[in-house]
Amino acid sequence: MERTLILFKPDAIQRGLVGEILSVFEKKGFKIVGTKMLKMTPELAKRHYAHLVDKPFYPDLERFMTSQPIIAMVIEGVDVVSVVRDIVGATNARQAAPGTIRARFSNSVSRNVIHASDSVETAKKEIANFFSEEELFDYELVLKPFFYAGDEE
Ligand code: DAT
Ligand code: MG
Repeated sequence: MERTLILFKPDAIQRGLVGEILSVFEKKGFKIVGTKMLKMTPELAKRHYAHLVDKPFYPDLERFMTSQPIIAMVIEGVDVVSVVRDIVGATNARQAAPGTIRARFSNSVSRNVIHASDSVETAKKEIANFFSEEELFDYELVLKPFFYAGDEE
């Protein structure tokens, strides 16, 4: 089972989209293993977006992401990292495939409502940036046999 990090960005919270977006992942069969509301600090933003700190848009990205609390969540499931990226859609919501979360709820490159880790490797690092081991929970989803056949896990 894989885990991935999701962040509900300030626009998702302001616009009341958290429930509807989370519902997509819940209904898909992904298990919530940790969640918290937090205010991203500039330090955490620089660590989380280390690959972007030199970009011209970084100051706005940091300002936006630290402007108010966000909701961080770790979800778990078979191939969750790539499946969630596909469901979230392209960074530029105007080019995101129809039906993706960004296509449905955003029309922007930067106010794109949600973050999702882009690889299994990145997910491990990103999860560790936001959650301690004690904040992640290892429990059984009792409906799992209705989401997966035994040989898919
Ligand atoms: P993603 O969020 O799809 O993983 P990313 O990791 O390349 O995309 O960038 C992280 C965030 O930075 C992205 O969600 C919004 C912002 N960003 C990326 N490219 C941008 C651009 N060209 N202009 C403005 N903001 C951008
Ligand atoms: Mg990214």
